[in-house]
Amino acid sequence: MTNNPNSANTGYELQNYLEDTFRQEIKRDVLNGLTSTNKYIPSKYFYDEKGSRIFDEICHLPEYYPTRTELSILKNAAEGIMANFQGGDMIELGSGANRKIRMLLDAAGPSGQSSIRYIPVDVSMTALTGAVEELIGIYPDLEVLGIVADFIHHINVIPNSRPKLIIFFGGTIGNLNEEESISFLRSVRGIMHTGDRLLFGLDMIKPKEMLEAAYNDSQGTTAKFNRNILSVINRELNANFSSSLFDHVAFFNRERERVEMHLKTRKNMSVEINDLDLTLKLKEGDTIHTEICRKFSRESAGKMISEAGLTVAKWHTDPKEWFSLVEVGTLNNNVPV
Ligand code: SAH
Ligand code: AVI
Repeated sequence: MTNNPNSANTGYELQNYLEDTFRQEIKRDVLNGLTSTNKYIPSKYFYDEKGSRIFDEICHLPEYYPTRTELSILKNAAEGIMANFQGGDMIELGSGANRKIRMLLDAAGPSGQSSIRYIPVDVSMTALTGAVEELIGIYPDLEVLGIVADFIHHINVIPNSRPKLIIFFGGTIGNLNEEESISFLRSVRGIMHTGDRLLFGLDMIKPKEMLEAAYNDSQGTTAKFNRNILSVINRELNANFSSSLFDHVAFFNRERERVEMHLKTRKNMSVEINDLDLTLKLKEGDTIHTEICRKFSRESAGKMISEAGLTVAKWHTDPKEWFSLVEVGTLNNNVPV
């Protein structure tokens, strides 16, 4: 882990848990993914500087309803959420542009803000530092500790001595499969004490047309986001994917209640991934699975929450139930995780 030595100059402290391990991890993940029968690349590799910027563009697209809907829920729920939090650490996992957090900070007001330490956690160093710098421009007195880390592997590096409100906006939990999401929630539960809350966003099941439009936008921004993952591999692993030879494919898999994103080859090709000593032979029509975006019902979400040893304290939603923000607490601190 590296710690920024000059927090007095930057106005915030920054810890980086990925600096030493990123290369090893991306090599292992991409080798596993691209040599398996059903090829995949883990979706956390979307988010280099460019990918984070494109994701931000996605959030403003007319077809991409989750951001707008979550913000509308938050507008009504923020005061109530913050009334239950009497100060301590607000930890935001996968914080990205950390715009949504402002609604909670505003609801806390200046006196509440003075008793809060905001801890954004993200794999993307550039997204995290850029967003924090913007945030401290708005809240100059807010104490901020930025953590560059993987929320799957590094939950235990999160400070654990103060009361906590853990926040996971965007429906990012839907980018984890069933098993991963339960094990992730259990690990979050492992750092929660009685009274601590986890607030997280869930995208709900809705008509196929609306889901598919959100991931096949008319401006091609999601396609650009999807293809960018190949540029990340090219740069990080000295590879030569031609991203223009891949089609963006996104569809709702009703049986598995998830949108799937894939990259599909337009012709036969051979790709060199030099840092892995790997030559990848792909045929026209082959696909690489890049993301799952699970969609929930109250029932499937409730099952996931209880299997993780957590209990719903409050369910916030919009009038059409397109999206949900769920406040959960620990069932019983003695339940083994
Ligand atoms: N919370 C924001 C951003 C969602 S995009 C919103 O609601 O708009 C998902 C964010 O999670 C990105 O910023 C990405 O860099 C981060 N992320 C993805 N996988 C991650 C992981 N395993 N560990 C930490 N951050 C991750
Ligand atoms: C970050 N996550 C919740 C987004 C989603 O909708 O699953 C990522 C995304 N992928 C394509 N568009 C948006």
